[in-house]
Amino acid sequence: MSGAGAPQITVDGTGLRVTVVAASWHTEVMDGLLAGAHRALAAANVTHVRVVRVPGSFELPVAAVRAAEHGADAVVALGVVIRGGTPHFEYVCSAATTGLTDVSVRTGVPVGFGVLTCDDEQQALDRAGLPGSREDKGAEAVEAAIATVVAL
Ligand code: DLZ
Repeated sequence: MSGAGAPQITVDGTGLRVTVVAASWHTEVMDGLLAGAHRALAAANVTHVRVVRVPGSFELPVAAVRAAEHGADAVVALGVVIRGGTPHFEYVCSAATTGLTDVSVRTGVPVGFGVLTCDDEQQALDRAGLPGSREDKGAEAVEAAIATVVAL
């Protein structure tokens, strides 16, 4: 984990089934988030991995609930929303955060939140786990989801 006060988490997800639901907007950043998620899954010994691609972050909750209701032990949601000139940003961010929280609480299946909500593309690239990025939010979302499964 990264950021002020973030814990260092070591996770072992041996035997867990993890579904990664990933939006498709902002390809370069999404490629980084997905690569980081795969690195963290491998480091945690997770071999049962399914990746479901959806068009945008607005569609993440429906993919997450489907995965949670069909046997996933944990779900990891990845997306990138970048502020534009209209209020659309707020609506997409709100739908994704509220929807994913609702999926997690309602199903009891932990959902790792790897949705970047950024003012510009540079902020997203800085967090994408790419060479030169400061942070790796795809990996962090995996670690949080697996740590929560293990804690419960
Ligand atoms: C429409 C839209 C816009 C403007 N921006 C983004 C974005 O930055 N990131 C993202 O993941 N999705 C975006 N979308 C698409 C919506 O999430 C959704 O796919 C469409 O509104 C169709 O339901």
